[in-house]
Amino acid sequence: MFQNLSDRFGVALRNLSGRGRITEDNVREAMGEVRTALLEADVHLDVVKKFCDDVLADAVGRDVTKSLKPGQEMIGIVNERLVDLMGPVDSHLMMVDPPPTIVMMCGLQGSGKTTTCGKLAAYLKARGKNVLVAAADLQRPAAVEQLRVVTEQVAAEARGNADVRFYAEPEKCAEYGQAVGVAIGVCQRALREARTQRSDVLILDTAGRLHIDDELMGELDGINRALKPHQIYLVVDAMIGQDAVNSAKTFHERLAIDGVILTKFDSDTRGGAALSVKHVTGAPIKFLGTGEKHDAFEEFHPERVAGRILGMGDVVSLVEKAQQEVSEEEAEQIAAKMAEGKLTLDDFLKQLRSIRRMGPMKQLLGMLPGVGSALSNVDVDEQQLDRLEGIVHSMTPAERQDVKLLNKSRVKRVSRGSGTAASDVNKLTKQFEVMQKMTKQMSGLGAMGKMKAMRELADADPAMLPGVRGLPRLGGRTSTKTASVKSGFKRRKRKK
Ligand SMILES: Nc1nc2c(ncn2[C@@H]2O[C@H](COP(=O)(O)OP(=O)(O)OP(=O)(O)O)[C@@H](O)[C@H]2O)c(=O)[nH]1
Ligand SMILES: [Mg+2]
Repeated sequence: MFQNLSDRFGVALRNLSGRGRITEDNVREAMGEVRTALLEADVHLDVVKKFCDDVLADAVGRDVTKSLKPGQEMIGIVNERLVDLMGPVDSHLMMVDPPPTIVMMCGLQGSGKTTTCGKLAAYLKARGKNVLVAAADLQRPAAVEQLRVVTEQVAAEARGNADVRFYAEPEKCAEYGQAVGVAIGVCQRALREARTQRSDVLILDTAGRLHIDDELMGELDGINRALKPHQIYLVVDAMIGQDAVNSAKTFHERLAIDGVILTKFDSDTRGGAALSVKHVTGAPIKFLGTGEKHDAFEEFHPERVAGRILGMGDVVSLVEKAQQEVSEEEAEQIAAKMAEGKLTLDDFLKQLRSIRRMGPMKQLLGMLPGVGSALSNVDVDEQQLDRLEGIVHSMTPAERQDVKLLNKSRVKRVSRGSGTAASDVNKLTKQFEVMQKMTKQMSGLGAMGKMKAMRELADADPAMLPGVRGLPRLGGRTSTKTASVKSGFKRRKRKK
């Protein structure tokens, strides 16, 4: 994502950083490269022009702050301008009283409307809102069925205790295209149902077309007039770039959309849509879709996306993502087990999975500041992680609870089952036993102490962080408390 843009910006701005002061000439030179980079990223021409003019005007008149180098000052200016270009954004979904708050989802065919309805429902469920999702796309019975599956999945799997329900009239698909206003009728009855059920939010999944046509616009307009949705979101495929932005403009002119949801942000989008859509349509990007699953959904924060483009890392996203994945409860249970030295391989597997769910390791590490460019030296061995999972999977539940059960013949069985060598299995169980002891000793320390102890352990024995080598040091000196834990650990080990 943004890789090319990011690289090109890096080169343009780094070149500047070697110079003594910002002059009009060297800013112009750097902006020439930035301009090319933006055009290559499929950013709308008007946006490129305005962006470069603004940066230039801002930079040339400015004295370089004493403590900064010209290149740093420029990165600051470009960052501010990128944020301005995409923001401001308020992703907060205002709830109306009396409920339900009506949200209408619209967009071109295949942009991700149906998937996004599920994601938004999951997002709201996690925030305690009861949701009714209604199928207003009657073009094909399969579309209704797809939404039903998505909704049921969210109801069963997404976080939170609130209700997520589904409303549809599949038999009306047969009438679609023959009579006017069939979809409007379905939406009106869905609204009645939402009131009866006391849903907080009603989400309408509408029909899409390959190209905007009058019939579709008329239908969406009709739903808009009849139900007066509180929020109309346009779902836009980030991969499509400028074309998507142009169609967004038409949708906005007809429906006065409240915001854009950019989907497929996980794919290799060049960035054009993200950078142009606000300027061209006047409607802000509210959310990002970052995958096919219902939890691959984020609030849009312009400063974070600007940070990613400039390669400055994105710690906030990283932390949020991590918090979302490892539920508080799970973390507490594991902490309690650690304190008693009762950590099992099952817990280990759970942790491994939650780390991996956060995304490929490299992508994750790349979000840390300063790590992005150093990543070429980091050797993340996903295969090694696969092997570890394979080994644990080949153990019986009893063995996972107590690795001591693993005698020679059991080790042989596990190694055969996981397609690894017996020495791999032994290595894992040894490492695990060390970890078990260590976590017990560390349980008295605060979070920082734990981190430092981990770091020390990884330094002392690189094999303790299997699958990750050459991780850049994130700084910080060892506290005496941690050092004593470590030496205490060694002492005890020697006594054995
Ligand atoms: N990678 C990725 N795929 C997505 C994302 N959002 C949607 N998709 C995929 O895009 C395809 C189309 O998604 P739908 O939700 O069916 O799109 P739609 O707008 O409802 O399509 P129509 O109802 O046919 O107009 C599906 O294969 C989705 O899994 C996303 O954020 N990332
Ligand atoms: Mg759909």
